[in-house]
Amino acid sequence: MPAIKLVKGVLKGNRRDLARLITLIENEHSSAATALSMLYKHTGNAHIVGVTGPPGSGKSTLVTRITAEYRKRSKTIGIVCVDPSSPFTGGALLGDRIRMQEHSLDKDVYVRSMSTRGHLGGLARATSDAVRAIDASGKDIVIVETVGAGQSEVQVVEVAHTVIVADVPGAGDDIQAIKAGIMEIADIFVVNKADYPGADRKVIEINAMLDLDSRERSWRPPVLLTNALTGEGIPELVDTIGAHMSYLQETGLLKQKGLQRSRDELEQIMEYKLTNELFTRLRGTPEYEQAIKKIAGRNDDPYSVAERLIADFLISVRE
Ligand SMILES: Nc1nc2c(ncn2[C@@H]2O[C@H](COP(=O)(O)OP(=O)(O)OP(=O)(O)O)[C@@H](O)[C@H]2O)c(=O)[nH]1
Ligand SMILES: [Mg+2]
Repeated sequence: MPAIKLVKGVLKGNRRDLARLITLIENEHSSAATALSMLYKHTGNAHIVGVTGPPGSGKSTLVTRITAEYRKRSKTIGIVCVDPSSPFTGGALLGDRIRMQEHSLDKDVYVRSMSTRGHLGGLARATSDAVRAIDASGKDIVIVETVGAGQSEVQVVEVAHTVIVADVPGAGDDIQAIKAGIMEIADIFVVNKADYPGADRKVIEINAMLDLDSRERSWRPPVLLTNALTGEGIPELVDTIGAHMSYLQETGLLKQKGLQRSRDELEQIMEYKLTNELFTRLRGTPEYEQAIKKIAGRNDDPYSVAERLIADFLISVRE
């Protein structure tokens, strides 16, 4: 059980042990789950911040700047860069590493890239477990960067308390995309590349979209302007991230979200375990294959067969 040996070191904030544990999580090593269950009660202390947005909008540069600002404020940081489309963004990942090297000698900053390669259980699961391991290692802030290009980022930001959506001026076409999914998940909008023409107009456009949203809410996502190259707007952004956490605490939303997340996670795990157990028993047995043939031949129907098989399964579990 190699992962269990790492638990002590992770709790002490040992980076090498943390890196090894995340590798075991990535590889879905069976001992990783045991290690995570041992670490669980030491988690829940980090402020988890998601950063998403279109490719090339400057997310990694922003994350590097945000990290520097937090370090000025004596906070410790974990960074997870999620790469959902590995064949295409291998280069970008390398770029992230190089950019973030600025912090690589700082023992209070831990940077990790994750890619989809070989994640049977899903990238979202592995990312969420990696974030948890970093949380347990004692980092104050954990930042998760993910490209906003589809469904994956929506799942990934489920782990975040605060979601930043980074956009850039002029990218007119992605307004539709942003409307479709990302709009709802943003707690803070950032218009990055403030040095580009049209930055102010972009801020106005996003604000106009927010005004159209008729949902009643006590937190209206602020729209901030940044230049991640110069660092302009970064202290304000970090202040706003803190303000959002205070808002979550003061309104009781943090507690409420925690309960919801615990419920979702428990049910996900049970669902996974139950179906896994069920199918391990069924698949490959002659009875099961026979039942499938009967359904295909219209000698039986999937509805009644499913009911029968589940009833049999429940009886066998009780025995
Ligand atoms: N002019 C200007 N360029 C910027 C700014 N922020 C980032 N960039 C540049 O934009 C390019 C992309 O930045 P990244 O930080 O890699 O963007 P990203 O969103 O992480 O990219 P992916 O992870 O590949 O989606 C780089 O060349 C950055 O130097 C900015 O505020 N102004
Ligand atoms: Mg990036």
